[in-house]
Amino acid sequence: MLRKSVLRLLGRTGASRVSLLEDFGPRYYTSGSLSARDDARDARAYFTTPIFYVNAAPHIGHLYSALLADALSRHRRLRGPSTAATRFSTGTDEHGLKIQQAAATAGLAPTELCDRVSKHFQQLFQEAGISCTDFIRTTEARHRVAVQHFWGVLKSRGLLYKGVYEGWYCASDECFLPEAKVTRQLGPLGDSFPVSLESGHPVSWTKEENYIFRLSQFREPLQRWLRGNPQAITPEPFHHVVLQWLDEELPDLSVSRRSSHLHWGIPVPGDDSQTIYVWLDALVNYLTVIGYPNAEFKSWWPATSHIIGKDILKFHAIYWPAFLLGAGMSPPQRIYVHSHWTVCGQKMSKSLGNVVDPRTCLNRYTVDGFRYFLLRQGVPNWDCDYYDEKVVKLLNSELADALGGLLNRCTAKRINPSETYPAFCTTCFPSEPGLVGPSVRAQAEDYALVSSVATLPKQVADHYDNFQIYKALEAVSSCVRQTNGFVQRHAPWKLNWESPVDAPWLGTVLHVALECLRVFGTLLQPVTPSLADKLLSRLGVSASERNLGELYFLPRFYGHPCPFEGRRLGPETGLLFPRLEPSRTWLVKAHRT
Ligand code: ME8
Repeated sequence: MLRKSVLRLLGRTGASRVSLLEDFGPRYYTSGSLSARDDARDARAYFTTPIFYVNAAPHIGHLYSALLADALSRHRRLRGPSTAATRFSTGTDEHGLKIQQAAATAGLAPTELCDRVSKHFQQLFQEAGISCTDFIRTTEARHRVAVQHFWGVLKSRGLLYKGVYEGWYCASDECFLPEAKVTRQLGPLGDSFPVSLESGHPVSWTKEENYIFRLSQFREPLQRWLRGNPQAITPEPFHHVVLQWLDEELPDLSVSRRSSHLHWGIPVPGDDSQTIYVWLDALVNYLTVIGYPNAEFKSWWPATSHIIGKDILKFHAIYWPAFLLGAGMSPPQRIYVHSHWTVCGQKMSKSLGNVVDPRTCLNRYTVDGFRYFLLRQGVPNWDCDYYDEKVVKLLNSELADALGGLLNRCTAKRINPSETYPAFCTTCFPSEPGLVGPSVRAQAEDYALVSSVATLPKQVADHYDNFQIYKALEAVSSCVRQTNGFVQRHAPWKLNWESPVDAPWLGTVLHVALECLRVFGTLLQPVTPSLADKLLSRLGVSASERNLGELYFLPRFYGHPCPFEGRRLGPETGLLFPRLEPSRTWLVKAHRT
C-alpha cells in the first residue's frame, strides 16, 4: 500500500487574498493580415522555447520546438518594419536534482556537464539555422539576479510561507505528484517500485520543510484569465484540458528543497538552507532574457508567445501564470502547445535506443530538408511519427520534384533563352475572366490559380497565427501543384519565341509561373531559409524585395507595373533540392543511436 501524500501546512495559513495589479481581461491578438493593422502593442513580439535539460544530448523533439519558434519569429520579422521588434529566446535548464544526479552518475561536476551539453544544444541550433536572439543558461549570473528578485516579490506579497511537504517527488520530471498519479511497476527481479503514472519515471517519498507558494488562491483568477482569453492556449484542446484541471482542487505548491538534498540550484534569498525549486527557477528565464528586474522588461511583457511541448503544459499554463499574477504581472499572451514525435511508432527513449540524433538528420536530409519535414509533418494536436522513408518521400515529391521541377521548367535556357523575367501580356491574360478574343489565351483554371496564389500570403499568415505551420506549408504545396498544372496545361516548351502569335503568350506563361515562384520563395523563407534564398536569388529578387509587406503578386494583372519584368534572372545555381536516395540501413541506424 502506498502512503498518502500529505501537504501539512505549518506556517501562516490565513494570508490575505492576492491583490492583482494588472487587468487580465480579453486581449485581442492581430488576425495576421499583412496590412498595417498591427498596432503599437503588437509591434513587439517575443517568442520562447522551453529551456532544455542538460542531462542528455538534444534529440529531434527539442529541435522541433526550436524550429516552431524559429519559423514563427522569422515569419513575424518578414511582416515588415512595424513588426521588426521581434525577440526569440531558447536555452538550457541547468539546475535541479535531475542534473545533480546526472552529473554524479557521469562522474562529472555539475558545471562540467552543463557546459558540455549546453554547448551541444547551441551547436545544434546554430547548424539548424535557429535564429534566436538570446540563448539563456540558468547558471548565468543575470538569471540568478532575476530569480532571487522574483522570489523577493512573491515573498513581499505574502505568497510564500514555510510548511512541511510530505509526498512523492519525481526527479526525472522534477515535480511533486499526488497519490492518484503514482503506480507500481515490476522490476526485472520481480520487485516492484513506485513510478509516475504519466511519465513512467521512478518517484521517491519526500518529507521536508520547504517554502510553499499559495497556489490554491489562484484557481479562480486562472479560470477568469482563460475564460476571458480563449486563444491564450492554442490549440484549443489544450486550453480545454487546463480548464478541466482547474475544476479540480489546486493545492499549494512547494517551491524550495533542502540545500543538503539539492545543492545544485539558486539559494533562497536570506535562507541558504533552502534551494529554489527548479521549475520556479526555470520559468523565470522568460523574464531574465528581457532584462527583468530592470524596467526594460515591461516593453516586452506580456507580448510573449511560449512554444512548449504538451508534457510541460501544467507548468506553463498553471504554475507560471499563477506566479506571474502573484508577482503583479500579466500571464503570457499566448501559449502554443505541440505534441510529440515518435520514431517508427515508438516513444523515443534511451532504453529503447531509438533516440534520433538531429545532427545526423541534418546531414542526411540537409538543413532545409529536415526543417521542412518536421514543420510540414508536425501537427500540434497529435503525436507524429518519424521514419526515413517518410522524409525521403515527402522531400523528393514536394521540394525536389514539384518546387525544384517548377523552377527548372521556367528558368532552363532552352525554354527561357534570354534568362529574364519575361513580359506579361494583358491581352493574352486579361484581368477580367470570360473575355473572348483572338489573343485571349487564359482559361478558367488560370484565373483560379491567380486567385489561389493572391490569397496565399494572408492564408499562410492566418495559419501562423493559429500555430498551424503545417497547414501553411500544405497551402503553399497545393499552390505549387496548381502552378505545375498551369505550366503543364500550356506546355511552354511547345511554344515558339520566334512566332509573333506564340511569343507574348509564352512570355506570359513564364511570367505568371515566375511570379508564383516568387510568392512561394518569399513564404518559404521562415521554414527553409537557404532554399528560399537560392530560389529568390535565381529569380533575381534582391534582399530588400523579400518582405511580406512588399509582396505584390502579379501586379501587371492588376494594372500596375512589375519591377521584375524584363529583369535578368540570377545566376544558375544548380538543382534547387537534389533528390534523396532511400536508405536501407537508416532504420537500424536510428535504433542504435
Ligand atoms: O521539460 N517530441 O526540459 P526537457 C517533441 N527543462 N518535442 C519534444 C519531445 C518529443 N518527443 N521530447 C521533448 C524540460 N520535446 C524543462 C523545461 S521550460 C521553463 C523548462 C520538447 O529537456 C518539448 O518542447 O525535458 C518539451 O516540452 C521539451 O522538449 C522538454 O524538454
